[in-house]
Amino acid sequence: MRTQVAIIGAGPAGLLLSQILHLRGIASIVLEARSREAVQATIRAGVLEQGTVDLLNELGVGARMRREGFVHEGTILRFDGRDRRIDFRELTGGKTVMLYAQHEVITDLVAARLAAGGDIRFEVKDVSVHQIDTSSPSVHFLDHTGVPVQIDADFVVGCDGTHSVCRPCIPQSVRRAYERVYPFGWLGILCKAPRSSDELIYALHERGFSLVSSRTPEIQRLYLQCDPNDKIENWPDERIWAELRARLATRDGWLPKEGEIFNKVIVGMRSFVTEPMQHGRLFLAGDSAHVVPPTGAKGLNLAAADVRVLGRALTEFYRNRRTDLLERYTATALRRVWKAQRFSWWMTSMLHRFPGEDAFQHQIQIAELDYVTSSRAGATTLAENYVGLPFDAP
Ligand code: RFL
Ligand code: PHB
Repeated sequence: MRTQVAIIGAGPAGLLLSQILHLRGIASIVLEARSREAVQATIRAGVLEQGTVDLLNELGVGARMRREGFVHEGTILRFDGRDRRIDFRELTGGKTVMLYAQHEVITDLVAARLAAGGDIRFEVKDVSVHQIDTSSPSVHFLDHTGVPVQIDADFVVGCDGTHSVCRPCIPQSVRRAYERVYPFGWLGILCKAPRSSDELIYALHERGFSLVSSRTPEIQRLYLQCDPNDKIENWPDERIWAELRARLATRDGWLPKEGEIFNKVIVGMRSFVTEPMQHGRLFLAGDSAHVVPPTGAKGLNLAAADVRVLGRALTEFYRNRRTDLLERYTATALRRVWKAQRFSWWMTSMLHRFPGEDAFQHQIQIAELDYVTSSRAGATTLAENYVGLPFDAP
């Protein structure tokens, strides 16, 4: 079997890339280890940058997002028992973000690809990549019935997330990794309750970080900083609400609206970048190449930014036999990746309680938040990064 671009992974990176290529007349096959149902049910990110919203609209998959998503024109930083608002629209010349869950983006993309006759193979096993140093790399795997299949392609793109099987195919002698593991995680919940706030609340408290987000008027998403090795069994619902009430307390008695918790998860937090993001005919995009802590809401948006660059480079290759954009892919993508890494690290450092942190450090964090929210320059720095930095010229 032959295709132009073999894509491994049907997360945001893989599905967006196959949709971009499809609209430019380039064939692809997407290989996914999990079932369609499992992929569409994975609860993850919720905030889409303006550029990601624009991309989904350009790709013809934005209709439901425009109907069901929520535009946010600002966010709240809560510290020292008080709220300060960052006004994205005012500070960035009209830009906003969209609250629309990652699994809804995935659902829309899968539906669009399949409706257009797109080839997504779910429940494949034992994917391996071969001959990336030649102009005809191949991918071997077992299909959902266990039958071995080989796909020959012009390019292979690893969109296979953190535990990528593609990343190790780049020889160790040319590969470099940068990593920072944070000494805390996030406990995330979904609950049936009305909204506690019209905008997201990022809160610093001596007991640790917490975040109030939302999915729909009836379903809310909240997070609290916890030990990354803690077990979810140690967090009965009442303990979660008590902790959220304590960390989100304000001088005027604010309380979160509580309701039945129907999903709980603890995730570790780390920053990770691998380079190069290309070797021979193999390219990496999204979490297979880089991971950010969720504090800046950048993970999904970076995946979208990577495939925007790669989609254009592949289009130029097929239309005009240009190879320069493909050759510059690592450099172009990493410039944005490192700026998003810096922002995510900065938000994480400013808003979390570090083990062993003393009262001095806590006061410095409060002073930084006070500066960021009271200086126009400080607030603009946060706002322009949060809505998404402009894209470099290709
Ligand atoms: P994904 O979404 O992980 O998709 C990778 C896909 O590849 C498949 N796969 C394979 N398929 C075939 N063969 C193999 N050998 C394969 N190995 C893996 C997987 O089944 C999967 O379907 O990566 P992608 O496309 O790069 O997208 C990245 C985003 O998903 C990710 O950055 C964000 O979700 C990160 N993230 C968050 N980002 C935010 O911006 N805001 C958030 O609130 C947020 N919350 C989260 C998150 C990531 C989480 N993880 C990784 C556990 C919460 C969680 C829990
Ligand atoms: C979410 O709604 O899941 C969410 C929002 C903002 C973040 C991280 C996660 O920074």
